[in-house]
Amino acid sequence: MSVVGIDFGNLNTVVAVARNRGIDVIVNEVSNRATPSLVSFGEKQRYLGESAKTQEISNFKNTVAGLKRLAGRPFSDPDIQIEKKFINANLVEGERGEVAASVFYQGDQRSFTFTQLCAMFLGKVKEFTGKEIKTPVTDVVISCPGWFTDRQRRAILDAADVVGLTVLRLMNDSTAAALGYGITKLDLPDPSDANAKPRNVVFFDLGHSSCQVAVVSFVKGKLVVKGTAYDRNLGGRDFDEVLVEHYAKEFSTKYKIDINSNAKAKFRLRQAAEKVKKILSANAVTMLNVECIMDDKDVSAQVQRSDFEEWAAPLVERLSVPIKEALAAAGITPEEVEFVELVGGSTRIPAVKQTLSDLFGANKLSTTLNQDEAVARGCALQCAMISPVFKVRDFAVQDWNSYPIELAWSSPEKGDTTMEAFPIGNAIPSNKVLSIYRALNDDELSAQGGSVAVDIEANYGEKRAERHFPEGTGRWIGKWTVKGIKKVGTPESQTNGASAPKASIKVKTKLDGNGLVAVDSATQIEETVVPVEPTKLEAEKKEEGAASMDVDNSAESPAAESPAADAPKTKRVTIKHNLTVVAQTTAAPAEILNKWKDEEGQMSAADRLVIDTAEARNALEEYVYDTRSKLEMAWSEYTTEDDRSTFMKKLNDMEEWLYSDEGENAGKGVYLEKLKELKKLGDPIRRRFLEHEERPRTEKHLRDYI
Ligand code: ATP
Ligand code: K
Ligand code: MG
Repeated sequence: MSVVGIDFGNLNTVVAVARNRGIDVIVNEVSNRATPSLVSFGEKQRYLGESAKTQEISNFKNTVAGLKRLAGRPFSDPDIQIEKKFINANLVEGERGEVAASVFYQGDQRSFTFTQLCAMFLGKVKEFTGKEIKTPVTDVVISCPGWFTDRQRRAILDAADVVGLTVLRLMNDSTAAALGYGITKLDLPDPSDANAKPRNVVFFDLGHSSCQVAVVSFVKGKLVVKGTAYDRNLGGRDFDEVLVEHYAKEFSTKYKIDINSNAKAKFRLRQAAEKVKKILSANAVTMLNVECIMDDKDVSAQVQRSDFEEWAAPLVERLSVPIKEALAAAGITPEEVEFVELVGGSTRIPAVKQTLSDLFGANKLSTTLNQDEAVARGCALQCAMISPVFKVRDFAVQDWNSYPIELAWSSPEKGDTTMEAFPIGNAIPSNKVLSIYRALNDDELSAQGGSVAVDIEANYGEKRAERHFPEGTGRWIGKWTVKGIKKVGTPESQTNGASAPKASIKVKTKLDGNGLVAVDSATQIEETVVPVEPTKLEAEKKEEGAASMDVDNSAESPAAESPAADAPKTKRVTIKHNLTVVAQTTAAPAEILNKWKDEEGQMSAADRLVIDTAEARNALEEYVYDTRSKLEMAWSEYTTEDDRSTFMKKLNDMEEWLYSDEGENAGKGVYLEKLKELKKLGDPIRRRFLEHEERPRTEKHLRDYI
């Protein structure tokens, strides 16, 4: 069983595995520790991860980035307009209103939802990880930004499902980093020591596309996220864009070119800008160069770090906003923070570090974590903790709810009821039991076939506005229909003395470890009085919680008050009737998932066929060269002059064919067939050669035993 953590980043994906009694970051098929989060489409096949990166310019319109950010987003989401800037492929509306990418693939213009695109990429991660650890990958923990909504989280889970990955936990990026921190720090305060104060650490993650801040308090064996805040549109790519905008303007006067009119030119300028930005993290000055950017013109400019910092100042100013919000949410002052751990590639920018130093003091900045790998490592650790096959010291993780969650239901009697079940800052995971009373009316019951239902709907609440909620993903979370509510017990026990009988329902809801709202189960409670044999009463009292019958010993219970001398004839019992819960969430419905799985199967079979075909062609080519040299050397004595020249001619013809149009583009079967034909001639010679080679050894072998 695999124990794998995946930091599915907007730019790069990092994979860590638990093995050799530790956590290792693994390398992909070209030995990189980070894999570009990209998918590209070609004539015959897809290119995923590293191979998509090599297609980014040559196959410009058919290469898709921003996979995770766009999964679970409707096409109408205003954020799509921001993302468009950074995605070369065309974005279109999918069948169910979701955003999709339109690409030219296998001779057709096709569109794929971002959930599907995420699935394709995760399939690649699954493949190279499986090869590296020599075990099929099934169980994983995946990270996502803490600001992701229920809909976005479900999209990631759907994507994983499409490629057969079981997500044991979907973990917030910063929480994963915090877990990695907590488990490796052996000097955390001991909670049993009355004088010890928990250690407060701020995790500051500035990646490619977003900025995440989490205030986390640690004691031995436990972390509690105390507050978080985000700027979901502030990351390294925005710093690149500052340079792109500046130089697009400068080059329009200097070189008389309009870079904004040419998407490919702009993309190449963006790539150069990123390179420049990285160099400026360690140098005061560098050159920006792009050869033949457009209109056959090369462009170049000298860039000073001080200028870059001046242009980027508005971005740098925005950094302190989520930091202050997270501290306020946690109720912690900067003085109470012991360390600020830097996570994400963009925390290498000196101006970013300076901002953190100014806010907290330079001595608090800490990089005990590997900023590029901390999230993946934390995910792998979490996976190891959940997985039964691995033995890891346990470390409790309590996360923090970012957006207020309301549950609402209605009853004919009381109308609509709404309650804030999981407010901002609520612990994750967490449970909540709802008590709902549903009037039972004979006419309604008989019209509905004997039982009625209650709908419980979950929505993000009003206060989400204070949390920069991504409105475009929608505030609707799901609806759960609790079915099978009916009259239970005797007519007397149903009425409670009131006019209409009422059903008493308990609904178990939760905010689960993945940050998703769920309704676990529901029961209808029947309180009734039953006759009892006095001697049995004591025994049954002890059977608390056994089966589904509870003895109610409350003071109001006449049965409990009965004097012992006059042995009770009845007792009050609670009978729990299980109700059916039907969930409706933003997860893709089964028929869509199945369709995506089928399509994924076909596409990966097509990819495999391309690889197999290339291998078959290689094998044929190799046979031609190999056999030709053998015929001249080692095999020459084992064939006649005539046979050899016939065979040679065949091999030469085959070589010519291989480099013809037909031979370059034949199917796998053709190559295999041609190899078989050649082997028909070659194998007898090879056999004779081998027999002769073997003979002396065999003879010696026999002599030894005679
Ligand atoms: P996200 O967390 O937003 O989903 P991600 O996890 O893929 O994205 P990271 O890998 O943490 O992002 O960081 C990538 C960003 O870090 C890029 O914008 C990259 O340009 C930037 N970066 C990497 N190295 C440096 C450096 N030396 N100086 C400045 N920026 C850097
Ligand atoms: K990453
Ligand atoms: Mg990241």
